[in-house]
Amino acid sequence: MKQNNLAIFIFSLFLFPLSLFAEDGSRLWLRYEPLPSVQMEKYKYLIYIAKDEKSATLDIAANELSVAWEGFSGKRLSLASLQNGAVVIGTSKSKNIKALLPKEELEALKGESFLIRSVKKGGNNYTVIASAKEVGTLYGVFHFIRLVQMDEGFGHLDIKEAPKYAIRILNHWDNLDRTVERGYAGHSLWKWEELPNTLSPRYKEYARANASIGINATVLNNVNASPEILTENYLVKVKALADVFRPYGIKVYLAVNFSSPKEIGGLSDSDPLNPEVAKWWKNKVKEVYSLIPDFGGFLVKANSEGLPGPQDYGRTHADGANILADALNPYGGVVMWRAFVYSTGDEDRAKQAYLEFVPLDGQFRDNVIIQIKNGPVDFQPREPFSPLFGALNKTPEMVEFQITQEYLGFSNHLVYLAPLFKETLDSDTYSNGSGSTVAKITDGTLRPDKLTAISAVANIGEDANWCGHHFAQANWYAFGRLAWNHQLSAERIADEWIRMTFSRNNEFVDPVKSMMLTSRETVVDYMMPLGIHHVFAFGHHYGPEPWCDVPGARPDWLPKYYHKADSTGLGFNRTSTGSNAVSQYFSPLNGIYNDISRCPENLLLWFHHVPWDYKMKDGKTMWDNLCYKYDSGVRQIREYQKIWDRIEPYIDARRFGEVQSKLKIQAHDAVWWKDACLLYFQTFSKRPVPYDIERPVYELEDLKKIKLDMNHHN
Ligand code: GCW
Repeated sequence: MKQNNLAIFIFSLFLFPLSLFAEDGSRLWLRYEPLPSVQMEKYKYLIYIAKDEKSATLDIAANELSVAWEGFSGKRLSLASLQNGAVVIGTSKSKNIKALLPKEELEALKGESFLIRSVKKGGNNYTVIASAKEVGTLYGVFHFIRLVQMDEGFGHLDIKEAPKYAIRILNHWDNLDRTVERGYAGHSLWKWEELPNTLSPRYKEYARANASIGINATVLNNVNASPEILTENYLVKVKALADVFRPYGIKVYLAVNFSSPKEIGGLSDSDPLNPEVAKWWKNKVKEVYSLIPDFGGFLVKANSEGLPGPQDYGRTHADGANILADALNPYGGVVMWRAFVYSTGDEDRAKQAYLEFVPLDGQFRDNVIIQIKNGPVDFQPREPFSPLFGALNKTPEMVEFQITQEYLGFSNHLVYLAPLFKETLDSDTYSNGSGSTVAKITDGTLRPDKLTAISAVANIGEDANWCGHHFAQANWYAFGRLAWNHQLSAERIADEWIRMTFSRNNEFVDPVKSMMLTSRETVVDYMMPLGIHHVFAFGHHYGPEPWCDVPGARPDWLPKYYHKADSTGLGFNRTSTGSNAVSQYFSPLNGIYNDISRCPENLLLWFHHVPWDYKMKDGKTMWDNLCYKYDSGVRQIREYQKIWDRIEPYIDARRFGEVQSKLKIQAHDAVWWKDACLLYFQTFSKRPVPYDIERPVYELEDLKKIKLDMNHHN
């Protein structure tokens, strides 16, 4: 072996395991791979970081910039005083910043909003990143790093960004035993047994990733909350996490069990009107704030799916929320009270949250916000928006999305959720006339002077790649970006994410982006097209079971409750001749949904029981449409497999292989869904599956025997 060959050989021995390690997905969108030197040439005016304030958050910002630069160019940026070539970071109090930006502009900067500007002064070039708050500057730095990777605007930057929502919060459904309800990425990140003394390095990484997309709050524990979380034993652990998250601008919230006063406080009940109970909450909250002075507040699931709540004592949700709100109020804490309630009564489940909460409008304290799932049932692949949005005038409302894919193939299916999130946010409720979108109701545009927040159930766990599927990271990313600015397009967000997470090569970016952008509609097609919903396997919700019957189960946990297939047709009649759920929507939507000829076809079977031979807009029958939709879902997945195989040259072998394997599962599952639903519904429709689509490959009876071993309740 020649000497230099030997050197290369030895060198590659070091490199090989390194690159394998590096591409396990753990670096998320924060990989900071080398940028082409022609591009880096543009940044020759960027040599130093100037920072003249003492602050843990600004230290993080400076370090992030320097680490990013090292990745992009091989050179770290050094800290220096104000001089030519400096990125100047700081708050509006910084002397450096004051020297470079007009006073009025600095005074106008509010909260977490930031400004990024290329400034030329005295022949010197500066890049200024400033905010009123340190965390705003950190967001500005992350934004700048993103712009560099998108190759946008350097040298003439003039950007002002402000978040649309004040609270941008993740909800972890993490239990204290480290299982995660509806989690598909391993155990909980929070290692309760070793807290507070041992701090996993991942806590910081988690905070950093959230800060990079503007997420500023987190609920650590499951809404099916154990009262234990409020014991002193756990609160010191929570404090340890809060201390790690604080410099990244992340506030900690807890989900609390409404029976805590009784369960851990030794009181005889948890009646919100019992003065002892009020006192208990006041003292508990005081204890929490003595440990965590910037504690965010409580999230509460009450009188829902068997959890305790104020109704156990004949009180209302407002009574329940207010008792907590009063305890939190002196410290600026917030109550997020969930509207996800439905009882076993006769009323259509889709109507119940509205019926429960509309009469209470005006009765909640100012620091209560009602947290509403995007749709009226439960995180289905497609639902109309919940009619509760816009129906409360005096009470702030926030959306709860689900990033974890409980009803979307767990971490096996590639589904990019930004189009789903945007579909809800852009939906016009007509509550205050046309243009009253869910976004405008919740972001303060149409409800000024009210709390604003947006939440999503996290998909994060202990897995090396955080989310179970490499592409599920995009949904965490997309939630953060939309919480910051819901006007961003799903395409823009996908573009950023792909370039930072995988490759900037357009041969990769374009096909992968098109796959992501269509993936949500694809999953709707092979699972539940035309407004069908909840035809999932009982309990775990993975895979189809439209036939499912569990003796003694709640009717509204069974698919038949929702699809109502019979010899005449398919779908839930929610019109004025049925459950009249349409009446909960404002005009003209109520009329549109009520009228089969005007109801959007993608929600047809949500609102109507439709005859099998009903003629759809394309002239084909409803039954044929259903068949073509399922078939199209399957064909799309096949396309994704081809797209993915073609991009192999552009990315690392490990992530390529892992995604390829998951697509195989998805392709298999899509066929399973198609056959299960079509063969089952065919027993009612008695019509042939159109002859130009792929024939079923399974026997219905065999599919009915599939029982997956996944332990979950409903
Ligand atoms: O439908 C359900 C989920 C439950 C979840 C509940 C909720 C946390 O299947 O797992 O419980 O929604 O949102 O409260």
